[in-house]
Amino acid sequence: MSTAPAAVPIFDAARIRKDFPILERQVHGQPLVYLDNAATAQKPKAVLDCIARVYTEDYANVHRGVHTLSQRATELFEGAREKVQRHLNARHSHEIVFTRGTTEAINLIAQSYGRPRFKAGDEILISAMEHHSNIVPWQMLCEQTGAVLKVVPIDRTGTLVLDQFEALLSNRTRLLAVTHMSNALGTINPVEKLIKQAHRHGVPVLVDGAQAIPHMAVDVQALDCDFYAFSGHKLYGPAGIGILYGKEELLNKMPPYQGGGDMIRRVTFEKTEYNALPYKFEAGTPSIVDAIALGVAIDYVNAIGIEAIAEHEHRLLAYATEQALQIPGLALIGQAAEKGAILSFTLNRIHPHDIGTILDHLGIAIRAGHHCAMPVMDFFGVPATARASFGFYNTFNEVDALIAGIRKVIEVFG
Ligand code: 7TS
Repeated sequence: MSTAPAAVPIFDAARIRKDFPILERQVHGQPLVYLDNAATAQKPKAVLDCIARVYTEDYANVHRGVHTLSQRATELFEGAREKVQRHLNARHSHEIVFTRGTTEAINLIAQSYGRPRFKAGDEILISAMEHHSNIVPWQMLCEQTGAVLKVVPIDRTGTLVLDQFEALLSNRTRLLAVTHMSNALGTINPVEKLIKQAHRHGVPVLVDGAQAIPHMAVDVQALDCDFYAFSGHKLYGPAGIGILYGKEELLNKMPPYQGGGDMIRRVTFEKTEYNALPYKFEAGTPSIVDAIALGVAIDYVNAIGIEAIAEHEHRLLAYATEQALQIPGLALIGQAAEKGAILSFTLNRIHPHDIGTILDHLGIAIRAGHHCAMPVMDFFGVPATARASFGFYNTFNEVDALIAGIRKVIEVFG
């Protein structure tokens, strides 16, 4: 007797797209094909409605009022922190610090963790595939302290050279700051392994999760990273809100990053006593509604399921890669074995900005440029690349539109 097959969840991008009002709009008279998700993701109606609803019904400042609205806003804000805690599997909600984004989180670590500790000759280790926001804050810190920046190289596929990583870890290394996934190449780094190796040398690790967080499950306890940073806007939440996760023990030892309201327990002109975690790092009125809406974005993503998302995006990338490789003159930049849903490429003699402009006229949004990763461009000897980056609402038809668009670009410039 045959039995019914077990229910297999089918990824229904068409249904999901209905939740994103912007995906219904047209650009230059063509249906929008949004393939710039690595820069920022679009927002589902649940997030948009949350923003309007909180400002309409529950808005007040947090942590300071006895009145009903302030208590309500505080509950929602702290509830969002707990959602982030659960999403990252952090041990405590006070290990979750709200920031403006990944950039601010990394600067916070540089200035609050690094600046008081690092001395001349100490080494900060990063990789050759970092976004500028995981390079420049360390260079600023090096100027302030005399510490030295060391860079783990990549190979021609865009993969980290692990032997070199091992060789560069020394008794002078004070911190490893590395991206979980490269925004310019798509490479996914073996962060768990890197963290284990760094810890063997007593080196703490900051993971830049800006690109990884929309595409994969992140468990900070399993990774055992010391710090993890990401931005809400790439996770289908609002811009202007981001997260710094830090181990309680380390955050407790760090001085505040900024001074102001909310981060204090008691202020006199002689001395100020700082507030407990996480408030010590949240000076001033936070981006209240954006934090709450980030919680809603996390709920939305989890309702689809991060594994289902990863699988769908992996299939999109495999399909796009296969199609792209058949286009004469197209060179893929970034061909690591472990890759997230980013397709970075160049076309013979055609500038990426021209590719981007022609695609835009076809309604297709990609990014052309150095992607805030100029050292990656230098390494590959190109001024820029064209980059298509996928989110869970993208479809195979959109990949077809991209490929047809690229062929059109070649026709125009051919
Ligand atoms: N780290 C990585 C790996 C990133 O991709 C980005 C943004 C950042 C840090 C900074 O994030 P922010 O939210 O603080 O700006 N990446 C991109 C991009 O690829 N195109 O636009 C922004």
